[in-house]
Amino acid sequence: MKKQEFKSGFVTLIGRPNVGKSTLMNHLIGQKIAITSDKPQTTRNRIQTVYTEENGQIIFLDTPGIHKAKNKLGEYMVTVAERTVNEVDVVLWLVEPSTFIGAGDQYIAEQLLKVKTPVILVINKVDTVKKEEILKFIAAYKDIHSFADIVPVSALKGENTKALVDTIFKYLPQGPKYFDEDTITDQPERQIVAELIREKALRLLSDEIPHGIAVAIERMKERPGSDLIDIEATIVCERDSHKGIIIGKKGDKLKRIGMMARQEMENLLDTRVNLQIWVKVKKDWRDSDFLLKNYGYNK
Ligand code: GDP
Ligand code: K
Ligand code: MG
Repeated sequence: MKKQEFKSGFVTLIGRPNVGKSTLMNHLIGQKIAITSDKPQTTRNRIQTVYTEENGQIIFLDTPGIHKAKNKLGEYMVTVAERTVNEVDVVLWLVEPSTFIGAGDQYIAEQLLKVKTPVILVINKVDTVKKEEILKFIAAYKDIHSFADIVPVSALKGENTKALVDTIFKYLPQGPKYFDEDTITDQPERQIVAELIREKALRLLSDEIPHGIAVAIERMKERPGSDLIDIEATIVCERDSHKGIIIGKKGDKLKRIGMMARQEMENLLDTRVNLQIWVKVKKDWRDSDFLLKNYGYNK
């Protein structure tokens, strides 16, 4: 029997905020690397993850969404997303299961006209609709772009995601194993740990505040002779009033953020974690090149 050729390549996930890009990527690689929430602009950096099977490897790039920028952080996020589309072998464009195609998706369709990369349309969240409706959504999207393939999935429930992986491999070239099987991501542990804190802040705070925060890990150190890691983190926010809200009455909000983040850190690091979080005000950090760099948003 002839040995199957090894295929590999780079695949980016694009789509409007909240369509489920990060959720899908986490599901495909089987581990939570990218944080998710029901708020737009949760993902700020390009996050690379690796899926490896016997005959192939897919490197996924989860990017911030393509949207109109309001400040330097926003500009940075859009640049990252648009640049990536031209560099990859396959684009996964995620959309909501709907026949209504809004301005955001029209804008993405226009951008994709300039790109030669094959585009697979992924209709996500099909757990929220009746199966017989899916054909209508497919027909609506076929009108706005010529797709290499169209695959309906539920990232949350893991429905049809194996078929999506098979479809991706159809468009990947023969290629090397870029990373060994144990490699899952390019994100340093410190970065994932910081992101877990930002995720809990996104989930526990009301809309306006989370968009103005950054998280810095000041210290992360194993305590000698124990299965305990001490982590010291700072949440940076833009106003004194925000600081008060993040901390909460008698510190209860910050305590909950810390408790929830710590549980996930313990899963991730497979050890006990002693987590301490401070809150600091840095006005206008989102418009300072120096501070953006300082918090890990490097162009
Ligand atoms: P992103 O902004 O595109 O990265 O979206 P996220 O991955 O952060 O997900 C946005 C929200 O949609 C979160 O609350 C997810 O739990 C939810 N979500 C993602 N995929 C699905 C899905 O397949 N079905 C349902 N019902 N919800 C989903
Ligand atoms: K989101
Ligand atoms: Mg995301």
